[in-house]
Amino acid sequence: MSAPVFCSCAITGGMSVPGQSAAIPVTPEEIVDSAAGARAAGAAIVHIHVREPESGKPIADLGLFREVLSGIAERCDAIVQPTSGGGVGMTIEERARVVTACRPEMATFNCGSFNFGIFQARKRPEMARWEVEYLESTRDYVFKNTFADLHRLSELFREAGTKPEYEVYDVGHLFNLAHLAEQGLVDFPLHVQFVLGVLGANAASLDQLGHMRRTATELFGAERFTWSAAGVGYPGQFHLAAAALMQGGHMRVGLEDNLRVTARRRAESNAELVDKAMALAGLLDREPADADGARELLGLTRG
Ligand code: KMH
Ligand code: ZN
Repeated sequence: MSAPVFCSCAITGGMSVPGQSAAIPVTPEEIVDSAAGARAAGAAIVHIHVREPESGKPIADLGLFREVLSGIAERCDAIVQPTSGGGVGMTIEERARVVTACRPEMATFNCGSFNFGIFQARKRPEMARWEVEYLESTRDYVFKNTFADLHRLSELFREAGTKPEYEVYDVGHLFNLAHLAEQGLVDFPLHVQFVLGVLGANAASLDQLGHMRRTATELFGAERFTWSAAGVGYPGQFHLAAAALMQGGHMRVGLEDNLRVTARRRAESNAELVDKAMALAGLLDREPADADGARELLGLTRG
């Protein structure tokens, strides 16, 4: 086996609605359970959003984050990575609160503003009215991450001692990140997540992954960043996982980004998606890292 690979699992998401799939965990108990299941299947990192337990609406509630983060820590040793991306309508202050208040060892850090369209998701008859409205509202939604936001977040992450996972959706976001580096606002080595396949940003194709990876290498130097690929949708999620496995990267799967295990079958759990990613790793001779192995690869010292 060659270089170790770690897998993140994005458990529930903030840009989807629970009516899209009964498998999407909603309550704190369901999110904790699903995260523990993903860890047991081999994920080293669990990426966390929280939802209003009654409705399933994405929310930036600190009490819910605390409950979920501590619940996962009691159940398993996964790196618990909350979002600072949040969901539609949340301010940057609301989104950043989990970092400041909970000081997680890692959290996501979104590297630029862009249109984030999920209005093409199928409207199912079982969806509540707010769910259809939530999806539709993204026809007119900009996921706002201005330079002022990026500068402020950089300071907050440093103060909290939280390692950012830099989410880049488009090639320009890498140049934004290079700007932060020039300003002395990032600590090397970086960890970059190439999130490809969002409507409004770059496509989940091998060419685009290659383009972004080459750009990151030119900007930062191959030895100064670790990277992972997250394909949004099916088959993008597994195509990008396979590409990352072949090229020495790490991978992210999970119901936040994709609801299918195969072209014919919808996923029943996050663990199922992680199982498939682990099987791909085995087939492509990459040795899966456990949570402490991932901490070592990421230079995390606070596990
Ligand atoms: N839902 C995504 C496509 C974040 O939470 O900070 C990206 C994401 C961002 O996971
Ligand atoms: Zn997320």
